[in-house]
This record gives sequence, C-alpha cells and structure tokens, in this order.
Amino acid sequence: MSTLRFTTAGESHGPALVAVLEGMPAGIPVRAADVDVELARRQQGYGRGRRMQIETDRIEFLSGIRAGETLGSPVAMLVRNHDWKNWVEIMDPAPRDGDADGLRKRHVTRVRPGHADLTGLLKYDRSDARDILERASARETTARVAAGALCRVLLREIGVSIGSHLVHLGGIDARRPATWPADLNAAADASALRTLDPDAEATMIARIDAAKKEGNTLGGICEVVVSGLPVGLGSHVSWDRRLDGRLGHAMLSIPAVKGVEIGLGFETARRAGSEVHDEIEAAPGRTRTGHVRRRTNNAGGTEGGMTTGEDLVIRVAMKPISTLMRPLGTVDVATGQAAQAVAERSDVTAVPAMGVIAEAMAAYVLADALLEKFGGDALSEVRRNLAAYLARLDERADERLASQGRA
Ligand code: EPS
Repeated sequence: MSTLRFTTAGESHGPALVAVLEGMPAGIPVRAADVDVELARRQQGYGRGRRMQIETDRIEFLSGIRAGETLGSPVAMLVRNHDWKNWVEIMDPAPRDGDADGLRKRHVTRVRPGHADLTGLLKYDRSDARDILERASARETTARVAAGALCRVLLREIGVSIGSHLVHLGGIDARRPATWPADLNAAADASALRTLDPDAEATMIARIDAAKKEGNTLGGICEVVVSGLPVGLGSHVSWDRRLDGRLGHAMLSIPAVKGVEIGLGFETARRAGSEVHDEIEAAPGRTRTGHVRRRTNNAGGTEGGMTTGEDLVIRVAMKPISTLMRPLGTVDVATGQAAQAVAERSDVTAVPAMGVIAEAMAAYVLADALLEKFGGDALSEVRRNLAAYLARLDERADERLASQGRA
C-alpha cells in the first residue's frame, strides 16, 4: 500500500471538486498560494475553450492544515465550479417530475467516438451519457493538481524541483534550446503553449487556429523533468515497487494520455546497447547520485526501477480531444440510428495543461516513493532520515578513497 494516498471527487458541472490527500507528514509549510499557482498554470494554454474564462480555480483547505503547516492528518481540499450556477437544475441530485424517461435537459445520447460516453453508459447501465461524461471530463484533473501541489511543496523542501515543457503539438516538433533554462517552468510558462521553441510555437498556434476553423482537435507531447532526486527511490525487488511502472500508471491515468516514455523510451528499441546505456564515471561531491555521473542520460533518470539521481525525464503523449465541433459519425443510443456525435463546448487542444497535470502526477508518485524510503510523521523526521542516507553515501565515497590510499 502506498504511503501517500489521494482520491478525488466531483463532476465537471457539479458544485465543486474535492481532493483528499492522506499520509503527508506534519510540519510542511503550505499556503493556499502554493496550490493556487498550480491551479492557474493548469488553466493556461492557447487552444482552450470558453469554460476556462468562466473558471478561476482557487483552493479552499477544509482540513489537515493549521497556521500554515500540515498536521499529518488527511488534507481535504475544495475547488468550486463557477459554472455550477448554470447547471443547478441539470445536475440536481434530487429526483424530479418529468424525468420519467430518464432523460433530463442537456442529455447526451449521440455518443462521441473516443470518449468514455458509450463504453461508460453500457458498463454503468445508464441511458444519458451525461452520467458518464461529467466525471470523465478532464475538469477532474483540477483536484489532482491540488493534491500534486502539496506533494511538490514536500519535494521542494528537500531540494527536488519539477518542471515540464511541450515538445510536440499536432504534427509539429519543438526544438530543444541551445542552453537549457535554469528555471524550466519560468521559461515554459512564459510561452502560450509552454514550449521552449518560439518558431515552433508560432507554427503550432497557426495549426490550432486552422483546427478550430475546421472544427477539429489536436494532441501532442509534453516532457516532465525532475531534478534533485536522491539515488534509490523505488525498488528493483518487486514489480509493483519499480518506479518506472508507478510513473507509467500515474501518467496513463491522465485523461486522453495514450503513451509514456522514460528517457529515450521507444527509441532505445532501435539502437544497439552501446548507443543506449549511459557510461558511468566518478564524480566526487555529487552526493545525490552516489558520487558518480552518467555521461549521457538516455535512461531518463532510472535504472532497475530506481532513481539514479540524474534528472528524471518523462515524455507523455496525449491524443486529440474527442469532442469535435465538426462531429464524427456515431449511433444515437436512444434510437439505435446513425447520427452525428454531440458537439458540446470544448477545447481545441489541452496539451499545455496536460504537462502541468503530468507534473502533479509525477510529484505524487515521487513524494510517495520519498516517504516510503525516508518517511516519518514529521518533515523534520524525513529530513533526518534523508540526511543520514546522504551521509552514508558520502561515507562510502570516503571509504573508497581511503582504500585507494592504502593500495
Ligand atoms: C471538458 C470540456 C470543457 C473543458 C473541460 C473538459 O468543459 P465544458 O464542457 O464545461 O465546456 O473546458 O475542462 C475543464 C473544465 C478544465 O477545468 O480543464 C471535457 O468534456 O472533458
């Protein structure tokens, strides 16, 4: 069982979204602004629809935090949906006269190819796909970002930073900058698409405008980079403790995500071993990697399901959103007749937001793995455990030096 757990609740057009995060140690300094800044980042990105103008996501802490510090008890958090006021009748939990056929106003029966609509209503035996789509909506990721924001604070306290940038959108690749920015998110967030390549950004924006005109949608790829991790989070000993698998699970759970790569990923399959594996050299003073360095980082920061201490690099691929304004062919589940899928208000693309959500999911998995190794009831205890481990890594390096001196 995970050391850290979180769950979310809430429908896209219900009153609010809720996240409950359990297992955070006491004494982590947290302010609402730490969460709000992440919620705002998730709402950004060229290509979003009108809903993002309606919402200004803000966190309300309901439990687990007092006087700016976590208490060690479950942290419950709430984000209200401003759009709720327009959906009160449609989303009302109370049974109503006139719903006898099971179909309320704004019911959805012309199910969208690629969406949870059809499979969800078959599985849950519903007649209105709104019963499915309200929860399948990516609005749910707001609550994940809130939970991830607290995990990010814990990681920041021990010197780990997480950033992301967009590397591909709708058939257009972004080039890597000649010099890597010192603050990845500051650089990425300055771009409307969270990409580090201004030329590609202009082409991508034109591509989004064209897709919007066509009533189409676009997917893309974001890369998450985590720096400052100590060697040895995760474990090789059992399948479910391998960090790669835990990261893959978390990333593939993000709506519309269809692929994940760590480091070189699929490209490793095309190359010979000598072109894949990262040679190791001594690097005295690099405590968090165990006083070594990899000459390259094709592995993307993990070996044997454990962090190496080099940057963790995860690429996450998102398919185009399944709500098309020029709809695809489907079946109306109310009549069984051929139909055009419903064209609800939606985004042309949400890939920049997906990068922020992927950061949050990475923060959760890494905070969990961190607490598994160094856990305690208080942040001070986590710090002590980490410091003792790092001291042992230093001691090993010193022992090696001493034995060389004797030889
Ligand atoms: C979504 C449809 C749109 C998106 C929404 C996800 O919402 P609406 O149906 O209200 O126009 O904007 O994303 C969010 C609300 C969000 O916060 O990211 C969908 O159907 O998945």
